[in-house]
Amino acid sequence: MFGKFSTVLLCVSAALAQEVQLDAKLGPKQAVEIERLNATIASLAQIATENGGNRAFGLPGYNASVDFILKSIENFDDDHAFEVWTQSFVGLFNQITVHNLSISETESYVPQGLIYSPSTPVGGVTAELAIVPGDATPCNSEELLATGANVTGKILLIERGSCPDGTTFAGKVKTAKGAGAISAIIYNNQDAFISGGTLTAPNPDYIPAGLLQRSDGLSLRERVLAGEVLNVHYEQIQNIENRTTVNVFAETKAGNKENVIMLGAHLDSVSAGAGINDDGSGVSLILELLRTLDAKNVKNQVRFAWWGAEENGLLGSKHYTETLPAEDVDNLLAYLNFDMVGRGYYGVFDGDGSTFNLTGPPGSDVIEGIFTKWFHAQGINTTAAAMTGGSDYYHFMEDLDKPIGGLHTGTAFEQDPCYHQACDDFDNVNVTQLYINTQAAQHTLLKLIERGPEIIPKGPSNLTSTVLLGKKVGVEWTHLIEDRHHSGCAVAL
Ligand SMILES: *[C@@H]1O[C@H](CO)[C@@H](O)[C@H](O)[C@H]1NC(C)=O
Ligand SMILES: *[C@@H]1O[C@H](CO)[C@@H](O)[C@H](O)[C@H]1NC(C)=O
Ligand SMILES: *[C@@H]1O[C@H](CO)[C@@H](O)[C@H](O)[C@H]1NC(C)=O
Ligand SMILES: *[C@@H]1O[C@H](CO)[C@@H](O)[C@H](O)[C@H]1NC(C)=O
Ligand SMILES: *[C@@H]1O[C@H](CO)[C@@H](O)[C@H](O)[C@H]1NC(C)=O
Ligand SMILES: *[C@@H]1O[C@H](CO)[C@@H](O)[C@H](O)[C@H]1NC(C)=O
Ligand SMILES: *[C@@H]1O[C@H](CO)[C@@H](O)[C@H](O)[C@H]1NC(C)=O
Ligand SMILES: *[C@@H]1O[C@H](CO)[C@@H](O)[C@H](O)[C@H]1NC(C)=O
Ligand SMILES: CC(=O)N[C@H]1CO[C@H](CO)[C@@H](O)[C@@H]1O
Ligand SMILES: [Zn+2]
Repeated sequence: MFGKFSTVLLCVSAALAQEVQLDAKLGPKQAVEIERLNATIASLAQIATENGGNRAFGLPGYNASVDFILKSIENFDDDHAFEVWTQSFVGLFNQITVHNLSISETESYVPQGLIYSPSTPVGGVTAELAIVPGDATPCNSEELLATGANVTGKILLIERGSCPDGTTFAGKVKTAKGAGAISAIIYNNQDAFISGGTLTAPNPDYIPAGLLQRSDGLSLRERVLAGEVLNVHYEQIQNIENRTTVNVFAETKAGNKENVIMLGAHLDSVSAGAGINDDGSGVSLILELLRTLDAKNVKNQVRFAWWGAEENGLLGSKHYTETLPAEDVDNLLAYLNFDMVGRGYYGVFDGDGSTFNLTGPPGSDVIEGIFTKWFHAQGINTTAAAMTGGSDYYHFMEDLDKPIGGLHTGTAFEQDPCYHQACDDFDNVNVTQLYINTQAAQHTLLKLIERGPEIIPKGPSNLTSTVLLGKKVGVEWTHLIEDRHHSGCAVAL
């Protein structure tokens, strides 16, 4: 069916075999323009530059991004075909203002932050550096103390690693506190650069904690093993407070309201950088779909979402799905997500689970097939993207059990060496790839608008009877979210 590309069709669904060709009359109002995509990511990069280098939740660069999206929609929607609104919600904001680790005036390190770590006293603490003896990898204080270590009153240097509670950082911080340490310095368990991590939520069982790269952690550990006494000065001031932010929505006034097709991209960045691939690329992709849509003549309703506070734990999409009235849930046909679509491989969500065995709700396979077929027809090979739950589609699939799909070009170094870093700027996006992905998304959107209700099973959404997908496939989604979102490493598969 896919001719010369038949060798790479691992992820095409059986359901697609019965599909007919996209109807030729189904043109968009306008064609996708590469200059528009380029201009949007340039504007977002400029917004970051003017607002302290980022567009993160709780900071002025986010609000400026919201204003930019609202203004852009207003400019494009000259025939008032869209209803536009914002939805505000409160999320837990965090910002590390001071983070220093030094051993002497000449020897200092740049620790990376752990979101929701408590602060040290202002001015910091000074204490001896303790290590975990031998090759123990304790996940509770009993295991640590059983090694004979006495870390009371000390700063514990401990390796990152999986703990039974599903975390790779929090379990280690609790272990250190339980054994009497006053701070924990976790070093990475992989050589890959680590740009940060999260402790998921504030917890009285934590002590002030930060991260070191593996090489730094190992060399300090060697020195302690060799008998050197290292008196470490550690200071971390982290501001944790509730702040109000918004999601932005635009939906067509036209179209069948019982078959709503939703598309989303997160509008916030990490605080470390401008977030132009992550996710200025997705932001510009859906904005261009809005601009080019023949919104007055859509057969089924289309709703665009620019999510807030994604990088802090999918907060905007979580708030939306949690508060969406049951009737609106029922009317939702499918959700498409575009988070990182500007450089890397041509990743299509593995809706049918054929590659990763993390199958999406029924219909996700059909969406995957539409995307994949389009790419293959252009002579472009696709890579299956695992639905590990690390972006805004998670609550649509887990809580609402809706068919999902979308594109994702990858977070590993080979795909995006600037992932979650300051260099994720304008130059970090391959505009040609963004252009191709936007065309793929336009094709899929038009197909769903025209034929979605026929080709996607629309099960009744009864929130009380929804079987959680996480339970269905036996995956610990929370753990995967931590790894994808905050570790700065490749997705843990
Ligand atoms: C994108 O914009 C930059 C400058 O803002 C320009 O140098 C480049 O040629 C543009 N690329 C495309 C494909 O329009
Ligand atoms: C950003 O917008 C939010 C929500 O509208 C508002 O509460 C907050 O004060 C704004 N922040 C800034 C820095 O303007
Ligand atoms: C650990 O060391 C501290 C002081 O360094 C000492 O007061 C305490 O008794 C020691 N604990 C054990 C269990 O040896
Ligand atoms: C944030 O708000 C939640 C819910 O109202 C509350 O439980 C929590 O204590 C607040 N956190 C902070 C740091 O103020
Ligand atoms: C696609 O993948 C096939 C099989 O791995 C390979 O032979 C072919 O060169 C690839 N095509 C492109 C355009 O990368
Ligand atoms: C950008 O993407 C295009 C289309 O996939 C590709 O041909 C080109 O090699 C990419 N450029 C870079 C610098 O990777
Ligand atoms: C939802 O499912 C539950 C359990 O199957 C049932 O008791 C309830 O009536 C259903 N609610 C609606 C609105 O269909
Ligand atoms: C796929 O996952 C299901 C559910 O976890 C499991 O029962 C099944 O054995 C897995 N299949 C493969 C091929 O791993
Ligand atoms: C003395 C010292 O190294 N101070 C640094 C502490 O950390 C903040 C931000 O993390 C830096 O700005 C200071 O220079
Ligand atoms: Zn993202």
